[in-house]
Amino acid sequence: MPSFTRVGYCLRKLTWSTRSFNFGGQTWLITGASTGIGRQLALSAANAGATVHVVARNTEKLQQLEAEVTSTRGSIISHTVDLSLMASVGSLATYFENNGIVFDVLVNNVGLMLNEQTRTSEGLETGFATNVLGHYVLTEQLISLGGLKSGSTVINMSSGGMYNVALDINALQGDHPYDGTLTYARHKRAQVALNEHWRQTYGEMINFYTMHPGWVSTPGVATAMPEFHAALSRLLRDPEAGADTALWLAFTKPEQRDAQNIWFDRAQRSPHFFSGTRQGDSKAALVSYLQSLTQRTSMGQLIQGQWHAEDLPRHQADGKFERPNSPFRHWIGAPDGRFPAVKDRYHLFVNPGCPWAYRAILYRAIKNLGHVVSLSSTAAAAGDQGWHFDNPPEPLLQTTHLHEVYSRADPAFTGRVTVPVLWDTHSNTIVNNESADIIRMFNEAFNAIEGVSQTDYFPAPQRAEIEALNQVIYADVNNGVYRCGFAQSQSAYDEAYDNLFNTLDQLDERLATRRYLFGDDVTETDWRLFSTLVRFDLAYYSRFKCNRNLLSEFEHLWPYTRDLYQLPGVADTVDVSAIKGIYYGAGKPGILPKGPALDFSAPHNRDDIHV
Ligand SMILES: N[C@@H](CCC(=O)N[C@@H](CS)C(=O)NCC(=O)O)C(=O)O
Repeated sequence: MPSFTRVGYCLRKLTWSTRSFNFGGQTWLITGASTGIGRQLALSAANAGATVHVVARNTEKLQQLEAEVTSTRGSIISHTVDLSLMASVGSLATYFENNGIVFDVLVNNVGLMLNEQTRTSEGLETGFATNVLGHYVLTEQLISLGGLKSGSTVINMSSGGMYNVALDINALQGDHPYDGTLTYARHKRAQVALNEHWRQTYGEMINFYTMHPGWVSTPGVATAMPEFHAALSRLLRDPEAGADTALWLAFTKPEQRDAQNIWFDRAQRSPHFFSGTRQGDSKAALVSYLQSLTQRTSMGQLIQGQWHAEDLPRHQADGKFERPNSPFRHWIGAPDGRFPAVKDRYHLFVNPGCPWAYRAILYRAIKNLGHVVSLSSTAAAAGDQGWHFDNPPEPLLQTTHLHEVYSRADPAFTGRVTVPVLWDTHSNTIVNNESADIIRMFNEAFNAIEGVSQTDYFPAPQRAEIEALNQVIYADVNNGVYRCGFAQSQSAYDEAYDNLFNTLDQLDERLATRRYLFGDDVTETDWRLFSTLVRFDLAYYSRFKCNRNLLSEFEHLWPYTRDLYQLPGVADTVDVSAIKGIYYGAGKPGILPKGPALDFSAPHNRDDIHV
């Protein structure tokens, strides 16, 4: 592509009529302005009369830049900000709002190409956070806070490298192994898609352009691509040539034929050379992915044994909520003898509001394991450091927060801090933190101990059927309510809602002729379903928008829920205020709903249903 080199620039330049720009009275914002094209743009705009706010990490370089402005009409004002951190980007936008600074031109210029995959303290790949998400957040925040004037211009600095790649949302944070150049090209493709989205969304008010500068010699390219830089050095453009189209766009605000076009050397062009790059993900999916990353859905997590308040993203590109797998999966009573099935050795950490932890609480009650496994509960609602204990220290391990239990088990633990946790007091570690496993263990592991109930909720002949129905109920009901509540796109919510109620309708019908899901005997599947049903009207109906109808409006599911509730030991495990507390109590001001009035003890009249 010789036209990307300085040869192309020099030839095209001969035909251009506009040679000087005037930005007198304008206010600009340029990201990544300490070196390369951003630096050149800032100087050119300031020398042409603009007040230019520049943002970068290096204070010293920014101050040097301030001093280099030669015109008295314009100036440069620097802000030292790490644009890879969304918290900092958010504060920057608020700073401008608080100081009444509104912009005529925003140049989303910073482009970080890295040789290694690194993550920010917010858990995002650093290049992606800087190049894509940071610009997304900055632009959206400025728009929503009124920081971009009507008729203003936003220029997204892409790169010719994006011609080689399609939009691939799942690879935006890098693949394994990490390829820095490829990942950077993907970020630049994402900028093009984002620009098209913005043009279509805000095009009436703001002029959005994306451009690429050709092959320019900048410190960034020299460091990240030394071979490319050395091989082409005499052909690379200087930063002035790289900045030219941006200045020209801001000055002339040209019409654009097609929302997807990209500008290069003062002309608009297609963003595709190769047909394959048209096959990528949609820009709507990109936007929904970026949105999902900016909305916290849960609390923080441990990284290398240290608590981080920032949440790790856990949505798919299409806005669907994904529940991560549990990391500790040891088994009590397994043949290796590591965790023998004995009394007074194991302890459960739970939150009685949580439907997963609740399964363990429930099994401890119905299997009569109270004298075998001890238990302590976290406070209902999570705080700044996740789950914590009400009257610390918690007696068993003398901890205040549940994350200390995890780092006690593994000082370098990285991951979410979830309940339930089954703790081994002998080896001081976590046996298992997956409720599905814990209830299977409780079902049989301790049966030889005196006083333990022998009822088998996972009978061998029915295991395959139980597993199959469990899967449906998990996807559509247990986790389905969360999929409704945590969906990050309308379509993800709609799908989750439809699946939830379709499955509940089918279960309701099934329970018309069977007392329990598999007939006359209660199985594991009933208990797993019960854990969600008992929370339905108290929380999911309203909090998670699962509101086609209340559970108490189902003809069979509601009496069935009461039937299970009234079985020995169960009622004591259902803690209504803990359920309300976990779903409503976390945010400020933590007001719990008074209703609804539900009578789980009302007669269920299901004794006569037999198969
Ligand atoms: N797979 C786990 C999921 C447990 C889970 O997600 N628990 C929630 C509370 S209801 C939790 O602790 N969430 C904290 C977090 O995700 O950071 C299980 O079923 O045991």
